[in-house]
Amino acid sequence: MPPKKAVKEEKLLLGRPSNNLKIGVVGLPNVGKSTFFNALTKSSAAAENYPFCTIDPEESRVAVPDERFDWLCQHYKPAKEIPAFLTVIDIAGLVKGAASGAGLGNAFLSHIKAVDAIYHVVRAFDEPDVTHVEGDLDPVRDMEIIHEELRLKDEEFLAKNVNELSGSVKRLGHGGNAADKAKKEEFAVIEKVYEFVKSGKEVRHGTWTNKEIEIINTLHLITAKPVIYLANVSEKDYLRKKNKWLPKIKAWIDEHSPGDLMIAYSGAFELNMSLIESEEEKEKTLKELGARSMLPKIIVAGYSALQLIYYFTGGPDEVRAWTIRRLTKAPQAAGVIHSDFERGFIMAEVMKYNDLKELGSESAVKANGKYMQKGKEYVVEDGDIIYFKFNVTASGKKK
Ligand SMILES: Nc1nc2c(ncn2[C@@H]2O[C@H](COP(=O)(O)OP(=O)(O)O)[C@@H](O)[C@H]2O)c(=O)[nH]1
Ligand SMILES: [Mg+2]
Repeated sequence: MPPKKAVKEEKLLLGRPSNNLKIGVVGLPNVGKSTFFNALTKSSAAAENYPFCTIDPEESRVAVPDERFDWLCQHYKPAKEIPAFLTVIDIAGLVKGAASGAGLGNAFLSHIKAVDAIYHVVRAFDEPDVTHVEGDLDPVRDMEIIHEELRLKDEEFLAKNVNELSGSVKRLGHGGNAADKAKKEEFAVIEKVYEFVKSGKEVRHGTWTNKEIEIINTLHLITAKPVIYLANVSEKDYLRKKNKWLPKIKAWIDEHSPGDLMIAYSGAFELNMSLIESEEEKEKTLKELGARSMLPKIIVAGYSALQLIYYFTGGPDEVRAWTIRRLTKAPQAAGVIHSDFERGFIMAEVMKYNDLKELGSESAVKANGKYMQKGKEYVVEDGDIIYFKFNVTASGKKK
């Protein structure tokens, strides 16, 4: 047999292959989850303009702030402006022992299984009036508790899977047909992931092959979901930019969750700011305090943790951000607008935001040879401004 050509394999992403992904707010009771969620919901300008934004009391869609979107709206002055949205869910009920049914137990766990990434809120504010479930303030201990509860839940789930599959795989014996082989392969991967989680690690920190990722993605494991740590400090600490716990929280993340992001913010401060109705007044207050809101940064970080990006369509009718997952090719990206666009895809005409901004108009972009025509293998990039050409023939319309 001739040697196989080395093909550079594209790395698959962990998680659901969807552009409709959600992030959940997780943490012990009384750490400030709902305060954060409410500040987020209230402060999102879009919440008032888009009635569908508040889906239910625990679920909300917030606009993703983006200078490029704002510029495009100024440029096109469209009748309608639709930014990208991040769907956030306030998940209550995680306490020590949740994996074995304490607190809301299984209800909590089914909620967390349904989200695709996690904002892990850590309490770093001292407030005698607000009881701490574990007695005293200790963010590192709290992170250990949550990390362990979530890991245990995955461990338990994987143990059950290994148990159920081992009997049927043993019965298959050696050899077997393609389906049997696939079953054995799947079992081997699940066993490997089980051992990994049992050793105290989280699935997202493993190095997995594409084959393994395909199987892992069918399991919806909690520790496979990306996490952003949100350290909730008091308003006073936030304004003086000092909090004794932050270095300890950071050190814990670097040791146990290397690469994960930590953002310090103050729930009390954000909620107060979100309650100021007039934008002018808000600006003035922030200026006086010499502070700014961390919510935009937190929203953008959440969005990219979900591996989501967006491209734009622009014109006098509408400027709109269309959400896709990273590594999406042009026809599938077009399919987000309408399935006909994908089915009858001819090409994507692409402008880069910087080119449009620098050159000032679509015709100048064209005149400078920067207006690109891309085919079906084109991987859409964040911030592309796209016009899709498509053609749905009569025969194509039949199923
Ligand atoms: N001092 C102070 N109190 C806060 C802060 N964030 C939340 N709280 C208070 O802590 C209590 C619990 O907050 P909540 O958001 O309901 O916590 P949850 O149980 O995690 O949803 C409430 O009384 C909040 O007002 C903060 O940054 N500083
Ligand atoms: Mg709450």
